[in-house]
Amino acid sequence: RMALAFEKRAEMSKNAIAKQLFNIMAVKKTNLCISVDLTSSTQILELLEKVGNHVCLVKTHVDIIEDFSSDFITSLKELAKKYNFLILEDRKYADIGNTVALQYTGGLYNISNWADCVTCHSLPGEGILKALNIKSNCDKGVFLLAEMSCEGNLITPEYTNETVKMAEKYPDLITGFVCQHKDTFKDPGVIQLTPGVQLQSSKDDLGQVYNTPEKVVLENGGDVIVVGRGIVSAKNPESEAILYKDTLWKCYIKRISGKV
Ligand code: UP6
Repeated sequence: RMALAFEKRAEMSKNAIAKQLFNIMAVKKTNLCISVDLTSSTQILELLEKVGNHVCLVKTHVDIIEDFSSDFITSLKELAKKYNFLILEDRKYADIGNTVALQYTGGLYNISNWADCVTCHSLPGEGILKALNIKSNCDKGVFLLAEMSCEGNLITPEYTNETVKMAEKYPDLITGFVCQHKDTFKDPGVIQLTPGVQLQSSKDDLGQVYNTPEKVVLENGGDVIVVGRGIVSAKNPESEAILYKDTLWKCYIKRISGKV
């Protein structure tokens, strides 16, 4: 998996969103995912106008937006088309299947209507994947949390292994894993989404732990790398996004060239 190019891995993906994401990365030459953790929809849209060209994936936390509206979703989808990125709603579902089905397909946010993919915890067991595995007009995917970036989290190696095993039963649904290590899973058609990356600092005040782009891509096997405050809180988010994009892409090229 580590040494294979994204184009090749796209051919091995069983999930349609994973295929699309691998291909977008190859075409745009970026494996940067921006986490737009802002509370105003105007701020989010303005930021995406600046960085949309430099990312393959935009990760939202829709429930932190104070002025959420269907117009916001319309604009977000337009930007996704204009700049060719996919949308990941980082909802981290963690309930029984029935509740998750309602959360995914209804409520104020109606996430299944607009998100290409979502995140979910494996904690409740397979029912959660059954709930997210609904038939839809368009392609959908799930990133399953196998590990977390924050210190003191309660995930054990056994939990991680069982999570990967659970995902193997739903190859059409699983886009990838949110995880931190290259050995967490083997399938080259599946994407490793790794958060906890920043150039400026090594942690925050609430338990987040940051690694460098070099460490996550070259040592830890990250494919798509999530950067939030590293870009969002920068003085110039656009130039910072370009810096992260270029640094991460260089690491990926080094990785597939086998010089690691
Ligand atoms: N995130 C993590 N760690 C995980 C899973 N998800 O940080 O294990 C998410 C957070 C946040 C983003 O919910 O939206 O990734 C990281 O943001 P940051 O770069 O500003 O720390």
